[in-house]
Amino acid sequence: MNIHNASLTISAVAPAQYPKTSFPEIAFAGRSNVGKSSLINKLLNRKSLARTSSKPGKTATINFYNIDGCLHFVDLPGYGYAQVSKEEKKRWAAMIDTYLNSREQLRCTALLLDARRSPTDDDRTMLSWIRERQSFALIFVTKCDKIAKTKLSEHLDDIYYSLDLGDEDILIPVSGETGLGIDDAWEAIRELTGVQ
Ligand SMILES: Nc1nc2c(ncn2[C@@H]2O[C@H](COP(=O)(O)OP(=O)(O)O)[C@@H](O)[C@H]2O)c(=O)[nH]1
Ligand SMILES: [Mg+2]
Repeated sequence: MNIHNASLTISAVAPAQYPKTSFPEIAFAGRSNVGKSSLINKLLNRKSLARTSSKPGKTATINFYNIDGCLHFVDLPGYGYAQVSKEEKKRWAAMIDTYLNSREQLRCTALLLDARRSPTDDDRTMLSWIRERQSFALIFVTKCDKIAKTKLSEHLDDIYYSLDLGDEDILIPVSGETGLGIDDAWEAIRELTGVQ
């Protein structure tokens, strides 16, 4: 088991607050409640570094977690939460868009999708933003512990075909509960960020 030093650098709401560090970053994007914070915690072996909630969150901040002083995990605001105003949704979208389009340190944005659900229009929009910057998609399929093992490949196929994924794309089933897929996730993160 790898031990990592990790701490919250900043919860940013504007680019002026982004850390001045030059080391690589990997961002985590996905619907509110999809399991972003839980996955970040599991990757770092921490119970509650990233705040998790059973209720879809309302806070729109970009959270930068410093990992071992050489990598940032970037927890992007969750989208798709119905009970927020149109104005607020626009503000969230602008925050994510600004980060994705301005951040030179960003090496890769991972999209998180719930294993039990078909991708939404918001997920498709997010994926298209990611594809503007990357030649591949890295998709962490979350909450796989909630699915019978025998059904997992069906759910993965559903995601694969409904998003028209290809050979260059990477689909990694994970669980923030059981730790399923965490080693595979780290391997992908290391390869894509160049951080050992
Ligand atoms: N069973 C299970 N529950 C999960 C998993 N990941 C997240 N959850 C639960 O889903 C809810 C939302 O998780 P959270 O990490 O806060 O989602 P976020 O809004 O994307 O950051 C919480 O109640 C978590 O305990 C998982 O892999 N398995
Ligand atoms: Mg969260």
